[in-house]
Amino acid sequence: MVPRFDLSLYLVTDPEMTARRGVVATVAAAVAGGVTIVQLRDKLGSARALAEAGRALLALLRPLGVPLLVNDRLDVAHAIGADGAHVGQDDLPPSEARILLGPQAIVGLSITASHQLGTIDTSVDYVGLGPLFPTGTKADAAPALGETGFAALRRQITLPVVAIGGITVANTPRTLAAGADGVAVISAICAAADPQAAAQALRHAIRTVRR
Ligand code: TZP
Ligand code: MG
Repeated sequence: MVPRFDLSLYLVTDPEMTARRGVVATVAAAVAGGVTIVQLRDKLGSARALAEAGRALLALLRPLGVPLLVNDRLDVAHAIGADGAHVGQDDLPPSEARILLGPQAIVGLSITASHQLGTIDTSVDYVGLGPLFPTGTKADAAPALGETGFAALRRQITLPVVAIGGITVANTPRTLAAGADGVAVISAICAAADPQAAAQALRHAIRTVRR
C-alpha cells in the first residue's frame, strides 16, 4: 500500500519568519526544494487569518500532492478541508481530531517526554518527537531530548516519528541515526535566505543517509 503521507522533510510554517516573503511564496519555494508535508502553524493569528492562509496553501499544495496539516486548530482544519491536523498535549486530543476530521485525515501528536507516551492512541497517525536539539524558535519548548533521549523514546513508539527542534543540514544525519523517519524544521527553511535551496540541502542530506 502506498503510504498516505511522507514525513521525510516536514515544513512547519512560522508567521514572523515568513512575513517578508509571504507564507505561500515561502512554502512554494520549499516544496520546489523537496518538502514532503506542510504544517500551518500560527499560535497568535486569528482563526480567520489562519483559514485564509490555509486555503491559499491548499490551492498550492493539492495539485502537487503535498498534504497540508493545521497546527492546534481543529476547527480551522475542518473548515478549510485540510488534509489533517497536528495537536500537542494541551490541545484537543487526537481522538477528537479523528472524529471531527474523519478516517482519511492525517492526525499527528506532539510528544516531548516519556510520561506522555500513553497519550498515543489509535487515532494518531504519526508522532512529532522533540525538541531533539535546543531551539530558539519555540519560547516554551520542553528541554531538548538530545540524541540519546530521543532514541530511547523513539524505540517505545511504533508509529512513524518525525523529529523536531534545532534540526539543520549538519545534524540531519544524526537525527535519522537516532531513529527519526523524517525531519521537521521551522527556521532551517522559513528563516533561510533561499528557502528552496535550504529545502534542497535538507532533502539531499536525507537522501544521502538513506542511500
Ligand atoms: N516544537 C518543538 S521544537 C519546535 C516546535 C514547534 C520549534 C522548531 O523550530 P526550529 O526552528 O526548527 O528549531
Ligand atoms: Mg499545539
